[in-house]
Amino acid sequence: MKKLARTGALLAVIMVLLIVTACSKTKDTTPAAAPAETKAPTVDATAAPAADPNKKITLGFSQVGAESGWRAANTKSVQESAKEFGIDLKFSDAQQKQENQIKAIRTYIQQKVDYIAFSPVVESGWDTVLKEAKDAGIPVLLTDRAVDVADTSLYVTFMGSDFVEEGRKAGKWVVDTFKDKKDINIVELQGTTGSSPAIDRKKGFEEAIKDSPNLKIVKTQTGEFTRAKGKEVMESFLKSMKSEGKKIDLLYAHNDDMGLGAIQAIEEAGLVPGKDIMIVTVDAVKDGMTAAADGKINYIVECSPMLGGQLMQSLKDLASGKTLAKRIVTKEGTFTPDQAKAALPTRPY
Ligand code: GYE
Repeated sequence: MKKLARTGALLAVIMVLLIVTACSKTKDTTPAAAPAETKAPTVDATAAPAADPNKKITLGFSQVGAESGWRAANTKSVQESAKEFGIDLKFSDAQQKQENQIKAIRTYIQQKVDYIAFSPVVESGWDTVLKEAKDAGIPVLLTDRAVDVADTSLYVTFMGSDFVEEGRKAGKWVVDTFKDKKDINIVELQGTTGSSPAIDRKKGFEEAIKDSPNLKIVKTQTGEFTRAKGKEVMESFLKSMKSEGKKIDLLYAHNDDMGLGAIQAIEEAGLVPGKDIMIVTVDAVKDGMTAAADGKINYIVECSPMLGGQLMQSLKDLASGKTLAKRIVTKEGTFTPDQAKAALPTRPY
């Protein structure tokens, strides 16, 4: 027994000596017990930063702007969810300018935030700044809109709607609605030039109507996703179609706000929106749904702005070492005027 106790004591001394030597080799800032994968600063933007459940997460978020009702609801969702999840949010509004977003992202890199999330105003031109974030070891998450980059490891995930599918839904409704009618003139109000929803909503719509020779897009122009520009462009559509002696049968607007601006232009021209000119839009925000319930918009394809909760949960997941899906698609529906009327009272935005 004595011998056993002595061997035990000797082993204990050796263990203590080993631990002391190991500790003296590490700097004070690195806890000796930290698991290997959390020690070195990571340069892989897809990897989670050091997992510390007690550390408050800092998020730098660069918003597109305040161009629409959708954007206002999205900003609210991000800000409220950050509070709810106890995330320190640094928020900036880029006023629909890519250069402002690039500046904001660089500021967040300098401030050494834990994560950067943004809704890119346009698809292209992000390679350099995203590489800078990656080199700084800051994971980037895309919310709402996509980027077009050669190296997809520059972002962790892209969460948001399938805009091509939204365009298809709008197109299918138009095909069905006008299937027995000839020579249908369609005008299109596109979103911000170069943005993923504008590119994809156009693409999906064109794809859906391509086998219907009775449907023709006769005018198409950007209305920049705003009500004011939507009105202005619709006025010019109405004017030029009139001077060409043609009638507009349908307006396809890439968002509710442009549709609402166009409604004003249609009414001011003495026409009845929803009757003289049928209207299909995308978003389903409160004002759009109200216009649909009033019969001024005939069909709305839903696009949900409520991405905040999902974003904050994703940050928590990343911080605890989980891997996120590269693409997280939002589920959404469509609304006829009756469905809009029924949904309005309980609609949160
Ligand atoms: O449809 C529009 C907004 O990116 C999905 O941006 C978003 C679009 C939305 O301005 O209203």
